[in-house]
Amino acid sequence: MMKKYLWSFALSALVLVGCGKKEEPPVAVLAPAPVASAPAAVAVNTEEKLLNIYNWPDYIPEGMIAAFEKESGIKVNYDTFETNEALHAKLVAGNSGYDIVVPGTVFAKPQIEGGLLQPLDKSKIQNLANLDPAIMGTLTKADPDNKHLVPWAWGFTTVGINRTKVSKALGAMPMPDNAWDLVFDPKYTAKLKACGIAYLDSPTEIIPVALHYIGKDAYSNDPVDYKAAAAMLAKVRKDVRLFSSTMIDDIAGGKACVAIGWSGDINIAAARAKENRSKDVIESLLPSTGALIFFDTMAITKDAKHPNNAHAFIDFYLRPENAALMANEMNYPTGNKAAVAMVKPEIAGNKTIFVDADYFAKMIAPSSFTNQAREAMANAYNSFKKGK
Ligand code: SPD
Repeated sequence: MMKKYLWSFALSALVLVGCGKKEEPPVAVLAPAPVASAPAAVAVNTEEKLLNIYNWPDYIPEGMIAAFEKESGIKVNYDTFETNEALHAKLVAGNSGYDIVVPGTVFAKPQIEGGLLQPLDKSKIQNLANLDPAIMGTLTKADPDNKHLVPWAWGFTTVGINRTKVSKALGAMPMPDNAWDLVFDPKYTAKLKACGIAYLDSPTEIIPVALHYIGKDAYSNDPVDYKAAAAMLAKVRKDVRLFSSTMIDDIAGGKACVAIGWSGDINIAAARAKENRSKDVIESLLPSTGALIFFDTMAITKDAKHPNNAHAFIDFYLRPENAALMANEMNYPTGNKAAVAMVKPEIAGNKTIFVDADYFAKMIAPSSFTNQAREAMANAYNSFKKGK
């Protein structure tokens, strides 16, 4: 049981470091988690029985929406987006039609500042009590006072490999100590291009990991740093086969043998390959210099037409059994402390899902970018992608 709380200790430390405070003993984190799983008794909801949700692909257990619809009588339209940029553009354009969206905190911060998300009515979310105070603390970097966001899941951006194919492609060359070399060092990419190198297709996914690789702040707002990252990336551009928005299929289906991807998705690809009885072994790696943590969060849009239904769904998702189901099926850690005891041992014990405290200490916490920086980053990324 103690092991399950290790990442919680580490998160506490992350919050304290992020806030520039002195580390204190994580007493609050050790306190037994409150379990509040009963449906909330709420005031009469006169809204039309409809809810529009916009989330990332492969992020919700099968049957969860149907279970909510059956219990609440609310019909859910569930759409997906592939990048934070795509969601952000919809929110900025206005009238998205979505009630609940799931931005990463890197984008949620400017969305809150820009008035694109509304404060939650916490009296309608009894299950907020189940959330991990350490994770809620980390979210204050994007959402001071925790007014707008609750965690959907968290994870990290890292390198995923098909070990069988990578070993074959590298031949006598040993695996590097730092897994980022596999996707950024021409010595390795020249050998791996034959079996396929895939990058996530988004400026704010690739430029930060490239900055980290060249020893700069992954969340630098300085366009001069983006030029340095783009110069490094230019050297491997000819070796990158795919800019992918279907990473799970691309890795599991053999289009790529090495990828910059998200921890849970790489683990889903690994599980899928096993289900398909592939002999190839797919793995999510833990680069020696650290991977980039992300927090994806639920929020209600400013112009949501069904805010009561949105609160009802958030409360439903925050039941421990539902948050645990997400972790068990989607391979991402939950920010729901009451759910941790319900996470299957093989998931809780997988060090590439719930990393141990030592590795966690090496990971890079998310921050945010100014609007101008995002524009400069997009320009650097697009030139790199075009090979110019
Ligand atoms: N399959 C769900 C993946 C969710 C990934 N969100 C990642 C955001 C990282 N910046």
